Amino acid sequence: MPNLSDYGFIPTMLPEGASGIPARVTAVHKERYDIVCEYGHTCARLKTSIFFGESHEIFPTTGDFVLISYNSSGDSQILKTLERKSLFSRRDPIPGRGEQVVAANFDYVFIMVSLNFDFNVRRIERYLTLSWQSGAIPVVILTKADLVEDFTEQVRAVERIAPGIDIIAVSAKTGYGMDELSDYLKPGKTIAFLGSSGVGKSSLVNALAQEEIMAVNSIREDDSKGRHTTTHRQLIMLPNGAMIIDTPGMRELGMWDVRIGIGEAFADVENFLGKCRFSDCEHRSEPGCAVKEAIARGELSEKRWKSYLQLKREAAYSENKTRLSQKKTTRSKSIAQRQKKKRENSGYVYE
Ligand SMILES: Nc1nc2c(ncn2[C@@H]2O[C@H](COP(=O)(O)OP(=O)(O)O)[C@@H](O)[C@H]2O)c(=O)[nH]1
Ligand SMILES: [Mg+2]
Repeated sequence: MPNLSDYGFIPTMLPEGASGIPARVTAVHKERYDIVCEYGHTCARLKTSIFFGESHEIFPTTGDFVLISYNSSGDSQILKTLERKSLFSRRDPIPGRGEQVVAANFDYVFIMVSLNFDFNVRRIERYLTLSWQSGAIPVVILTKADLVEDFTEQVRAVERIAPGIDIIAVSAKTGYGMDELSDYLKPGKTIAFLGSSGVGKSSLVNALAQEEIMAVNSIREDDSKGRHTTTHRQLIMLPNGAMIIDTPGMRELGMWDVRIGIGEAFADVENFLGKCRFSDCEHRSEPGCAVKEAIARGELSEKRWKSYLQLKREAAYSENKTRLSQKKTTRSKSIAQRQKKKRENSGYVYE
């Protein structure tokens, strides 16, 4: 029988006076959840009176620790989602529903970019912002190292935008560099894989597990386009006890709210802020601008400054959009309430 502490559970996660036994969600299907608890791997559903009642209980996602009422002869019932230490969220594809959490409780994020076609520093900056925002520690994994002869330039380019962050080049095909992942792939630790389709996430999982756990994208022979192997997000335990959650790429994840992550991902840039001669400096052409001076001295790259500004603009945009949609929901709610009142006042029974 499994021990939930092997899955990263710590007893202090339990809220005081909580009832139910702890479990971890390993996959989310339409209405059912795959979970693991002290009795083994089983299926569970949400307890309707709790999740669809007045209490606004948080819906669980892959990686979540939950409390369940165990049923040995059928689906167990999920009673509560425990507090998360990290999460990836995106705007819910269903308008008006706000945020949707897609993975939770991971210790590290492997930002995966392939060394052959996918390599793009600006994309890595975005992934880093998302990762810092998640609450976990990012590591940059450069994949398909066997396809390029020399990648010192790429490593240097990442070092410039990710100071202090581990950068590891690997090949799932030859096994190159995989030993270096062992600092992170520790028993009980959970790693979220972040990267576009085709960078080799599934291949790395398979190479680490030394078996075909995940379907690898095949290339269609006729038009050489990558085929999307769509599977649900799964938490997989490797033979050594480390766990992996395969998360969707950034396009699917979106930049939901980058306000929190930008400061960490661009600490080197923000270092120059607040040091200009004028406190309201807009860093355009004002004299004594610390940012422009840093760029002139070569201490800050113009490109990095531009991508910082771009992400700031996007953050402001997403903030506005969120506010707008919140306003809209409150407005449509109050319209609905008014209509309900009208109906009640008219004495006519609609229901
Ligand atoms: N040469 C080489 N090809 C790889 C490597 N890793 C993955 N691939 C190939 O890249 C394609 C996409 O891999 P996949 O693991 O499905 O990517 P995912 O979409 O990120 O899960 C497949 O054709 C793999 O065979 C690698 O390290 N070296
Ligand atoms: Mg895959």
